[in-house]
Amino acid sequence: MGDAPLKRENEGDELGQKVKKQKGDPEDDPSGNGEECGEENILSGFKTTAVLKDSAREKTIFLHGKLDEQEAVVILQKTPITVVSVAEMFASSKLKLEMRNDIYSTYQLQPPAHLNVLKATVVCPATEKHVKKYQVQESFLVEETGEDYLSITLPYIQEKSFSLQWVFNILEKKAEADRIVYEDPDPDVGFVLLPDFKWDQKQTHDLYLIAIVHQRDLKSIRELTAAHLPLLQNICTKGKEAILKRYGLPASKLRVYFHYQPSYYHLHVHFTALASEAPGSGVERAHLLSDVIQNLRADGGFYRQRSLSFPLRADDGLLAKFQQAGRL
Ligand code: M7G
Repeated sequence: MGDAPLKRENEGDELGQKVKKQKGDPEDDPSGNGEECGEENILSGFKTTAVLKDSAREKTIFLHGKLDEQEAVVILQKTPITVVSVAEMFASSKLKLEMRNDIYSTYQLQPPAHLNVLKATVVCPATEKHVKKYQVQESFLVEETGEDYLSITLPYIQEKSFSLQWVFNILEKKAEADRIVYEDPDPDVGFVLLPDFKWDQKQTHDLYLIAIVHQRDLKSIRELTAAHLPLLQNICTKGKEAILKRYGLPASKLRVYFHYQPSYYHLHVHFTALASEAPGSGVERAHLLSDVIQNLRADGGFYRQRSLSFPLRADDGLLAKFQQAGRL
């Protein structure tokens, strides 16, 4: 962990701007494509203070450290191997034998640089909440009633949740405009569909898009009523159509759901490939859009009144609030 106190949410600074520019701020990059060819390597000065999480299976490491004296989180991830690159990889890699036994042999295969790219995600300046989000932690299942939401959760998220600036930037075309796959601009039932930043868009077996609603006053499924059915139905139909058209993946290959609790309290829907185990797609956090629609059709007050269960990490301030209220 870093010794200096972490920045508070929204506390911008020069490095934040530098990172933002490197990520292709449309104001600085008229092409809006965020390409970073030949740009300065801002990560060369990154100093690791802690490994937050690493997974050999996911081939990912989450690091906490300092970038130009700012708190930062860096995620490094090996990207999937695509079948189109395989022939070139075999033809142009260096191969070193590790062991041979009967019909079995293993090698170290070193592909050429352009076929050996890692995905790096940088959060800088990172808040304490970002660091906690990526840290391995014990979790506890909480059952929240409609009343708990109003008396415990809502006041907490109004005070403590992540900034939604990145969401507003997308809705206002100030960032990621070139990545939009589909938009319905209607202020009531409209939304923007674009690749989630976890997805490198190189292959569809780990496809991951998010649909962000234009309405700004909906925090999560907790606030949905029957009045929102046209919005939900619109996202369901047009989101699936757009994904079929762009990526050739039919609705039967998609997992379309909300998170409860989400990390970002502006209503959005996750569209992930059924074939991939997207983080947060388990029953304790994911709510299928089709179930949400049916539940609201059966009972317009379903999500306002019903108890909803979700996991909270040991160091989550919301867990402490539930404990203080004697609800755990
Ligand atoms: P969530 O359920 O609020 O939180 O989903 P989670 O991160 O705990 O799942 C928000 C989704 O938005 C996640 O899938 C994030 O990967 C994605 N996301 C977060 N940020 C900051 C960005 C961003 O800047 N751009 C894009 N395209 N996706 C993001």
